[in-house]
Amino acid sequence: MNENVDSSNKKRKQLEPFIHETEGKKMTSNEGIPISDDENSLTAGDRGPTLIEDFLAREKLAHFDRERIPERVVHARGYGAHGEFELYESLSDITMADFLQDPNKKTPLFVRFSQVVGSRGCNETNRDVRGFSLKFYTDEGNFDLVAINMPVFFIQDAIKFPDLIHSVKPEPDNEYPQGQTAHDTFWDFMGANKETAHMSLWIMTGRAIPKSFRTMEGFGVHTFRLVNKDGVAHFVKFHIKPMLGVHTLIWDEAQQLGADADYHRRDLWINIANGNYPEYELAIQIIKEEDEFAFDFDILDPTKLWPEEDVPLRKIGKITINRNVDNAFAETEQSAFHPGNIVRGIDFSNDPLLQGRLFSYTDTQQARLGPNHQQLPINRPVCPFANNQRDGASRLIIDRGKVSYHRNGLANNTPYPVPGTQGGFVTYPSTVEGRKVRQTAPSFKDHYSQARMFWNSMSDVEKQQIIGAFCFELGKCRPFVRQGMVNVLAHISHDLARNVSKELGTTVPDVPESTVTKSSPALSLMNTTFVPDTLRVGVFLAEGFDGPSVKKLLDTLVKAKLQMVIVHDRLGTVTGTEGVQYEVDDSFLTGSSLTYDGVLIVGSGNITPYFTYEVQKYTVNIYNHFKPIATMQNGEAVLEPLNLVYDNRIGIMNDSSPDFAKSFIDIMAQQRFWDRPSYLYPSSI
Ligand code: HDD
Repeated sequence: MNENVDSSNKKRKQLEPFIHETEGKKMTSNEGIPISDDENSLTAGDRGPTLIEDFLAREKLAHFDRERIPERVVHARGYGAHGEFELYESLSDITMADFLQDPNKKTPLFVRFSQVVGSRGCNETNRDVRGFSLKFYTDEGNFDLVAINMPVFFIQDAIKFPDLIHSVKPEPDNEYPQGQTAHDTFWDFMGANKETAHMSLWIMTGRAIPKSFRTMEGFGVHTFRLVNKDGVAHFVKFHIKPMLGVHTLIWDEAQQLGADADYHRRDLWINIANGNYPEYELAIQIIKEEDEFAFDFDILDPTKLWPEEDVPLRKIGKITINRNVDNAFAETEQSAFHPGNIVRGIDFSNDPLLQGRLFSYTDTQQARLGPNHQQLPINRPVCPFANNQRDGASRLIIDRGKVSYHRNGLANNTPYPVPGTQGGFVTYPSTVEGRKVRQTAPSFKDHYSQARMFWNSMSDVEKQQIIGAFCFELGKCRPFVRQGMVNVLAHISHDLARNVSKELGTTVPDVPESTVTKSSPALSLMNTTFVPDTLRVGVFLAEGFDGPSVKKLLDTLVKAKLQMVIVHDRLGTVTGTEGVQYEVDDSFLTGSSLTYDGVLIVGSGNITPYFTYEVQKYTVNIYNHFKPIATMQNGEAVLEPLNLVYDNRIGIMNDSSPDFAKSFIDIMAQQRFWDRPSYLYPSSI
C-alpha cells in the first residue's frame, strides 16, 4: 500500500483485496492449471495444424479477443486518480449531506478527467471541453459531481444532446476530423442553434486547451439543491477551483504538442508520483428559494452562469488528488459516473438538461458495463448496501439467503426501508404544476446578454485568442457555415464579428448587437492565481558552468517549489567547476521547449556549437510562447543573435538583475508576458 495514503481511507481498504499481483508467481491458466509452455501451440507434428484441444491457446486467444469494451460515447479519453475531500466547516445550516457535516471527516474520492469529443486514443491537446468527474464515497452512499471545465453548456434541453454530439464527432461519411471542433457539421449546428452563443465564446478561449488537469477549474453547471434537516432547500451551483490557478496553453503550443498525445495524463501521473498532489477547493454559490426569480436570467437555464460578483462563492472544502491508479482499465475505464448519484441533503432542480442526464448516464453504464456495474470495485459505495435486486450478467457478489422480495416474513422483512427521519433519502417536495408541453420556456430565450457579458469581461489578450480561434475553426468550414456563425456573433458584438470576418471573407449582418455593458472580472484568466509551485524550469547547462553559483541558485529555486529540468547536449551528467555535477534530465533530442514553463540558460567558457544552436532554437519557441527567459554567466552570449531586450517587465532577465533569484521566481510565477514587442522567427538565428 502506498505509504502516503492514510490507512483509514475506506475506499483504499475496500479496493485492497481486489488487487491481484502476478510478480513472482508461477503461470497458470484462469482455471489455475500450471502452464508449462506459453509460446508454442499444440500441433499435430512439428509442422502440422494446431489442435482444437489446446485449451491453453484457446483460452489465451479468446480472452484477448474480448479485452476491449465499448468506449464512452462521449468523454471516451479520460484519466483517473484517487484523492480525498476535507470539509472546512460544517454546512449543517444548509444541508444534511453526511460528508458536509464534520470537518474532521475525510471523504475518499475518485476523479476522472476527460475530453468530450475524441475517441480513446485521441490527442490530449485538442481544443475541446474537458470533463472533471468526481465520485465522493460518502458514508451515506456515493455522490457524483459530473462536472466540466466551463460553467455553461451548449444546449438547454437534453433531447438535443445526440444532435450536438453527432455534429461534433468525426463526420459520418469520411470519419474525420478526430477529436476536433474545427469542421463543417459542428459549426453548422452551432450557427443554427442560437442558445449555443455563450458557450461558443467559452470554447474559443484558452480554457478549451488547458495547460494541465492540475490547473483546470470544474463546474457542476446545473443548479442543484441543498436541503437541510429542517427540510429547507437552497439552490446551489458547484465549483472546483485549482489552488495553482487556471492556466492554459496557447494555440501554437497546443498544435506543436499534438505530437505528444499523452501530454495531460503524463503530467498528472508524474506529479502525483512525485508528491506534487493536485489540490482544488470545492465551492458553492447559493441562492435562496425565494430569490429564484430575482435575476435577469433563469437560474434553471444551463447556458447561463451566476456571476460571482452577484452570487459570491463559498469555499467549503479541499480536494487533494494523491494516488495514481493501480490499473487504468479496472479503475478509470470501469468507473461509472452519474449526475443522478446524489445523497441525502442534495437534490435536483428542474433544469431540463439535468433532467435528461438523469436518464442517460445509468442507461449508458448498462450498455457499457452491464447491470451490475455498481458492484465493480471502483464503483462500490464504502457504506453497506442491501436490496432485493438480484442476478444479471457478471454479478460479483454472492447473495446469501432465500429471500429476494420485499414484504417477506422469512427474513423479518429485511432489508428494511429507512424512514426519512432516520436517514432514508426523501425527495425534496418541490411544487410542480402546468400543462404538458413541448416548448422552450420564454425565460430561456435570451441567448446573447450573458455572451456579451463574457465578451466584455475578457482582456485584450483573451479577446485576440477568441478571435484567432474563431478564424481557425470557421476557416476550416465551407462559406455558408462560416457566415451562419458570424451571424450569431454579430448579435453578441459587432466588433467580434468584424474582426473574424476580416479573416474569413464573411460579412457582418445588419442586426442589433447586445447592449449589455456589465462585465464579470472573475471570468478573466488574467485574474487567476499565479504561483511558482510545480512550474518546470528548463535549465540549459553548458559543460564547465560555474558550479557554486549555479548550485546556490538552483537550490533557492527548488525551495520556491519550482521544478528543475537539467538540459544538456546529451544524457548522462554535466559537470561544472568545483566538482558540481548534475544528472541530465533531457538532452536536446529528448526534451521539448513546450514542456518548460521558462528557461534558465547557463553558459561557460566551453560552449559547443551544438549547444548554441539548440539553445537558440528552444529559446525562440519559449519567447514566442511568452514564457520567462533568464541567462546566467555568459549564457547571454549564446542568445546574442536573437537580439533579445532584457527587461523584467517582459520576462527576460540576466544575472545582473538585483536579487536575481527572487526576480526569476517572480517572473516564473507570472508565467506569460503578453507585452513582448513581436514574434521571433527561426530565420533570425
Ligand atoms: Fe455528459 C459523460 C459532463 C451533458 C450524456 N458527461 C460525461 C462525462 C462528463 C460529463 C464529465 C464523463 C464521465 C466520466 O468521466 O466517465 N455532460 C457533462 C456535463 C453536461 C453534460 C457537465 C451538461 C452540463 N451528458 C450531457 C447530456 C447528456 C449526457 C445532456 C445526455 C442527455 N455524458 C452523457 C453520457 C456519458 C457522459 C452519454 C458518456 C459516458 C458516460 O456518460 O458515462 O451518458
